[in-house]
Amino acid sequence: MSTNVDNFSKAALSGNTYVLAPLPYADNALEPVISANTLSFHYGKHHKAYVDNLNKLLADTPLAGQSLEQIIKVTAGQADKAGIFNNAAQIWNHMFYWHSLSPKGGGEPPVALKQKIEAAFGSVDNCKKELANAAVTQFGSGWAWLVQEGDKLAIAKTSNAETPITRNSRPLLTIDVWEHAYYIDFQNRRPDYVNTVLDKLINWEFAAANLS
Ligand code: MN3
Repeated sequence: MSTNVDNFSKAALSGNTYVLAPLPYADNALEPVISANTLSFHYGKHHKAYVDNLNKLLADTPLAGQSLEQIIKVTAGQADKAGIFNNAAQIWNHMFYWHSLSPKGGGEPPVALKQKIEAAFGSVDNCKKELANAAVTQFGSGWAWLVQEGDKLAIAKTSNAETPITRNSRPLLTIDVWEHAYYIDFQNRRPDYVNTVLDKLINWEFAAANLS
C-alpha cells in the first residue's frame, strides 16, 4: 500500500474544496468485527459531516484550500477557531483510522517495525496491551495512538478531535474510541472492541509505512 501519513492532505482536497476521501476497502470488509452498518454511519454520516462542516466554515476564507495539516496546526489551541480545528482534525483522524484498519490486519508487524516495538515495549503483545489500556482509559471521546517521537515509539491518547500532529509527534496508527465507532457492534463494551480490533484488524503494514 502506497498510502501513508504524508499524502492524506492531497487525498482530502480537490481545488479549494475538501472531499470525502474513499475508504480503502468495501464497507463490509471489516466484518464480523466492524459491521457494514457501523461503517456506513461512521464513514457516510460522521466523517462526511466533518467534511461538509469544514467546507461551510472555510468558504471564502484565506484558509480554504490549505492542507488539513496546515489548518490543524494554525488553529490548534485557539478558542475562536475551535470549530475549524475540530472538523479539520476529525477529517484527518478518520482518514488515518480507516487506514489503520485492514481486512488482513492483526498478526505480526513487519520486521523493521517489530524491532522498534520490542525496543520500546519489550514485545508486540505488551505494545498491544499498552495501546488497549490507552484506548480503554481515554475518558469520553477520543483516540489511542502508536506514535514515533524521534527514533522511539510511544503510546498516546487524545480527547475529542485532538491529534498528535500538533505535538510534533508522528502518528503510526490509531484506534477511534468515540462511541460511534463501536456502539452498534459492541454497545458499551469498549475493551472488547479495542482488543478485537488489535487482534484482527490493526494494520501493522500501514504503521510500518509511516515510520520516518
Ligand atoms: Mn469516529
